[in-house]
Amino acid sequence: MPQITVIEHLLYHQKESPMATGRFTRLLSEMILSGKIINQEVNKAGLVEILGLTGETNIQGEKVRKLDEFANQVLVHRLQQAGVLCALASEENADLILVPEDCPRGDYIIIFDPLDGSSNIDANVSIGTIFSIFRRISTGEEPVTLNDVLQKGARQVAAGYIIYGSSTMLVYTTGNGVHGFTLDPSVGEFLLSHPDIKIPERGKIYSVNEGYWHYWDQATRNAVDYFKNPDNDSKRVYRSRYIGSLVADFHRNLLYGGIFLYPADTKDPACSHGKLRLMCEANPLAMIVEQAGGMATDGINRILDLQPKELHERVPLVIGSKLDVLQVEKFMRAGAASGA
Ligand code: AFP
Repeated sequence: MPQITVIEHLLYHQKESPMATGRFTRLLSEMILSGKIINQEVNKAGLVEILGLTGETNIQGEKVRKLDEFANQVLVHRLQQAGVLCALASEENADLILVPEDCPRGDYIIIFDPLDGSSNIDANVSIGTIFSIFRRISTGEEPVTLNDVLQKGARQVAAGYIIYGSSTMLVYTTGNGVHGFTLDPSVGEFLLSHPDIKIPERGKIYSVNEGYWHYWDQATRNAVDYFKNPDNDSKRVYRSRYIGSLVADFHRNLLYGGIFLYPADTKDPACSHGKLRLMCEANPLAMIVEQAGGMATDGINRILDLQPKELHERVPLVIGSKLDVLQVEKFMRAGAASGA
């Protein structure tokens, strides 16, 4: 396969992609450079004083890790200077970050989770950066407000993630398929390794934290039970795989086929609508999975059609191979109809 970098790939497909403007290319370049910087730090984390907690708690009520904070600072600093954004939102910051008036600005808005799965960092488990890109709704003359950011996922113009794993990969979509690039450390470039990724229509893997079984409603239990004995067919067997790091669980299922669930539960009030965040986790992964031929719902409704009400809103997430997601929907609809 010829060696094609992300930016070359974007330029080759310029005609198909309205996103391939110089300004979008600039934004993606900053994202790529930020990813390389974070990757360097993740790789040497055990050698420098960057493992462990900072002693602070973030907006989600979670303990902040030093690498989390590092990744957030790199992204905010680099992306603010890209000259093409008017606002940024991070999982680590309570409020919207407006690009300062003395910096060049543009019409794009980026929402990101700087280092998802960070509670796994100290144990060397794969983690990732997830991002979602919109265009502002208001015109350039008007001040940017939260309304510019609280858009349905269907309006995303691009979405992607960088996974820091056994190799480092960038996977992204601008609405023309999903493409994966692997970082070649010898040249320091992300090279096209997984063109036009398609998720199998039905998978063989289900990923869910079954430790929460007793905190689920009956419909969720029925759905998860199905994957243990699908259609009472002893020949069709699903494997259970759960890393507890969303990007890693999602990436595996995207490539092999499968379903990931993080349902609502009663274990703690914060998770009564699920744990994962609509804007910086569910929306970008939903755009990617749909572009790859899969589906993403909150159990019943399409994730990309949900109207966000606040920046850090949480949502139940059921995402992956189409037939598996539809299967869960049947149980959830039946549960809703019976009030279970
Ligand atoms: P951390 O970023 O705090 O590690 O949370 C990771 C995460 O948001 C997501 O990456 C996982 O899929 C999910 O939480 C795991 O949550 P449980 O530990 O409750 O299964």
